[in-house]
Amino acid sequence: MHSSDKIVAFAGGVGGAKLAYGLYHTVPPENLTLIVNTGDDFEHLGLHISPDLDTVMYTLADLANPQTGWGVRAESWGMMSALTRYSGPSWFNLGDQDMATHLLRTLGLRQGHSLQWVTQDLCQRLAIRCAILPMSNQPIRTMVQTDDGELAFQHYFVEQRAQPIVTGLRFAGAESAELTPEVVAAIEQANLIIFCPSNPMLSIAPILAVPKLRSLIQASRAPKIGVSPIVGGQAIKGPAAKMMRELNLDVSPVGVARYLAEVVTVWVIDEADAVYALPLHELGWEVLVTATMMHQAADKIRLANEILAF
Ligand code: FO1
Repeated sequence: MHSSDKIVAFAGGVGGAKLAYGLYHTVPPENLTLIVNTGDDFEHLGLHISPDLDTVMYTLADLANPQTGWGVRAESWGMMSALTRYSGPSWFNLGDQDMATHLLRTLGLRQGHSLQWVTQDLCQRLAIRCAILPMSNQPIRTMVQTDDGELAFQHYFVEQRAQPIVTGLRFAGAESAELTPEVVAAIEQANLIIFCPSNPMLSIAPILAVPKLRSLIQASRAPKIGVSPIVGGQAIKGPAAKMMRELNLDVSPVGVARYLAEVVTVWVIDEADAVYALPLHELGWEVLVTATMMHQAADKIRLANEILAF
């Protein structure tokens, strides 16, 4: 890695944001571009909510709630308690500080600005110095097909607590969505492409559903390094392992590698999964075995450094 190298990292929810934080504190921010999933976005109480963009933005701004990973730290819930007084919808918790983000994003979109412009504006106001890009300005909505029928992502993930059995996924709107020019430029200029340890089905697959993105990544000569979100047969956080079982994918780094086979050429797996290094090699992937669990800031920065050194 040279200090002038341009890095693109694909990130989704909490796990992805942790490595994004590590990269942000490792390389010059002008050399780092984060491309973030918007498949979790939805309209709620008249507001446009972009959970993964907010999780990455809050994480880099040191505002993220350390317990939940989403929303803002030291949050207050006055708006929610007032909403409950009216028996309004309370299944999706919106903190008082978090509300400012949703209000300004919704206002910006209503004024005709793109999601990319609004995101960049919010990030600049939080003094974030690297680029955080939505994968597209057009809506793509992850729809989760379950044994109870098709659910919009937040209804599956939050309202139903990811309990329904998943039989398939659909990324509604993908076919008419376009890559933003910023995303295209970042990938074309990248010397290194990283897939952060996010849920492959819910955070990475929606990004890859944007037409032309897969071929753009495949055309790049940059190394494409994935960090396994499955460690020791478990997801670090969230329903990834449960979903992989339900979708008959092997709940292991090999299962993840097969799911992302078209775009990842190198896998970073945890020491707990060292036994998978040989099978991954035999299937054609280069492998780095290291400690991938990120509990403290130091872990995030160390992992970022090891990936860059590799
Ligand atoms: N996740 C929950 O499990 N419960 C919530 O009430 C909740 C509220 C919420 C508000 C804003 C936001 O940006 C994220 C929020 N999340 C909540 C997480 C959200 O479901 C994300 O989509 C997940 O982090 C997966 O990426």
